[in-house]
Amino acid sequence: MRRATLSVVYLGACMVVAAAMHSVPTSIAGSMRLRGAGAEIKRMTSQDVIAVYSKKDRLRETLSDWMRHKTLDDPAMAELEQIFHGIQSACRSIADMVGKSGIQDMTGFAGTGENVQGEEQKKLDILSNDVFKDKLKKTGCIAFLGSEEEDKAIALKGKGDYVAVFDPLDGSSNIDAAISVGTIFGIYKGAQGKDEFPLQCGKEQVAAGYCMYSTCTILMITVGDGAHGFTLDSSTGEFVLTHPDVKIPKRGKIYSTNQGNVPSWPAGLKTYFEKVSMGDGESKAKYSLRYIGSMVGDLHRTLLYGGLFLYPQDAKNPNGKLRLLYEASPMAFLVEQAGGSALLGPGQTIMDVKPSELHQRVPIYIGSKEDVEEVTKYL
Ligand code: AFP
Repeated sequence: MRRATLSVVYLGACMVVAAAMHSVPTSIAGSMRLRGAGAEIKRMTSQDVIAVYSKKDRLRETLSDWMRHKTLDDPAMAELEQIFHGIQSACRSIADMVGKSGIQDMTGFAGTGENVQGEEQKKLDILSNDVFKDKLKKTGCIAFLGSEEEDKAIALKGKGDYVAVFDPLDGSSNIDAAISVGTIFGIYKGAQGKDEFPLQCGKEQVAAGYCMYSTCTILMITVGDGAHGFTLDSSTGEFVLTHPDVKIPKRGKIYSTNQGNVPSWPAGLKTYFEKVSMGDGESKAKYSLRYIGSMVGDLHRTLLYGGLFLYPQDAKNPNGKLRLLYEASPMAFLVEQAGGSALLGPGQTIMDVKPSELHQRVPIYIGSKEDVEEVTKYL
């Protein structure tokens, strides 16, 4: 064998060994080999490979590290750290179930009939709800739980002062088609001494977030100091910081809604859609429609690219479809922390709505500040 060929073989072998020992993704190993296979072949040791990999990926801050640092700075965060430990663990399990649903007979309806929302439950709705409840219970910090899949709030025997509300698998009608779904949660304090689930408005939240199960699993959270995204590294099981301090653009060029409902929406909205799709809105940009039908996926895109997500009131549902406590309020907290806005009408912020019941619905207009202000002028 010629010397150059030998070097390539040697380099390739190093990559394979390094990949096996240190879980270097084959894509990284592969790209290094390709670069080395050009005119000038550079000999890399496995240490070089590990150094590059460590720097770029292994040393990223994990969500556990991130929460630990918060608690070191402020010991009052210790219980919230525990709660995020439970949330991470639940999201990992749900991500695993969602990924395997097609091969483990976990798609389709559960056959339990409709939930309190009048929606038929999928198998994964029930499983995800059980996992999320269990992991939160085990933190020992939560006094009350409220879930989309439970008729009533659940009082736990733990001594904690925290309240958790969640939709364990939002967008589950999409699940059989392997489309993005997600978990949404909001965390409150103030349960101590209460006999009943304390209904609080969104601005009382101490933390909120969503986990999106898609081409990758991303946990986007806030504890009131910005919105931060962590991606699940399946080789280590850790959520690593990939989207620090996300800022939503002030304006976007995408609106996201079920436009099939336009005929039963407030008449002004039809004019709004006509204008922005013709490039005749305030920004003069021509808008596109993108709609997954899974709030977590649609909101994630809106947060990163800017624009608007809306689910308005209609003739049949004067309060819209989405639920205040475990869909609208947590998303409003996150989007506001990213510099965006979430309204239910002109000048009426979602975060200020005092809930009257666990499953209350609200209309929602959420996303880039200028887009939200513009659309609500048409109501
Ligand atoms: P499912 O959980 O029943 O799929 O509902 C998803 C959802 O609550 C939210 O994630 C979507 O934004 C919205 O409903 C979609 O509703 P439409 O199907 O009426 O567009």
